[in-house]
Amino acid sequence: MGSVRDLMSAVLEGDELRAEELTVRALEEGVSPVEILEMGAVAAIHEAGRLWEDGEFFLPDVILATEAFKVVMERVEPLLEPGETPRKGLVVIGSVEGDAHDLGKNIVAAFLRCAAYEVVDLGVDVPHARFVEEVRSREADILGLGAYMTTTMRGMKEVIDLLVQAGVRERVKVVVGGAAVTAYYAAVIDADGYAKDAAAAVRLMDSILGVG
Ligand code: B12
Repeated sequence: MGSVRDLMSAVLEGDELRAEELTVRALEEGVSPVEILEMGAVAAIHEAGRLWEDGEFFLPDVILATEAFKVVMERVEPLLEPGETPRKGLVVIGSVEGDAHDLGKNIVAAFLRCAAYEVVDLGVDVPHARFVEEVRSREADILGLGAYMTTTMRGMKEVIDLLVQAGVRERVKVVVGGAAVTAYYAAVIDADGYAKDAAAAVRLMDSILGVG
């Protein structure tokens, strides 16, 4: 586990080369991809956020940590891929308009793929209408909306209102998440569910669709 602790420091310091090296070493030592992500990469980003709030980290420091996070994600993501074809349902997912945060959404998408969901990831800063178009044209079972700032989370409500106006709200379940969001907020905006992390997102979607 020593290499996972070192990995956390490497990501926090934004040292991409070392982060990659330590990821490979941890895998060789038999550490699972999920543990590497959670205890190495995600823990480092949370720490970067804390240091930023405390004024010890500046935006460039967080950006460097983010880049190192992506290197780890690139290494472990293929190992999360499912051994079977997607069969549980189709999820359209994205970060709402104005929001460029995507590390958390990418983990959710990877976990869902691993759990045999087909995932269409629309990326970041997705215009509200695009979510509606994609849900309609692809006949999605679930729409996953991510918002990471108090300033963008109201976009989730606007997307849900647009789904209603377009007459497709009854055809799709809406699941919301991201650091700014709470279960209470999800209920207020009439979403079908909220999940606090990627593993919970898979459990929630399984239970909503009655699969698993
Ligand atoms: C990394 C980071 C960045 C990176 C983003 C890189 C990237 N590619 O994502 C950079 C440096 C670019 C960045 C930029 C900015 N950021 Co920023 N950022 C963060 C930070 C430190 C961590 C976010 C993160 O990745 N966490 C790690 C992941 C794994 O956790 P997560 O996102 O919560 O995801 C998990 C769950 O929430 C859930 N989940 C996530 N998505 C979804 C989706 C669904 C459908 C479901 C079900 C579940 C789910 O599962 C995930 C895995 O477990 C947060 C601090 C924080 N406390 O969140 C600030 C934070 C979100 N940022 C903030 C701000 C202000 C900004 C900027 C405006 C700064 C600036 N002055 O430019 C810009 C905004 C850019 C934009 N337009 O969006 C503020 C937001 C404040 C607010 N109003 O709410 C925060 C809270 C920091 C702070 N305390 O001030 N940021």
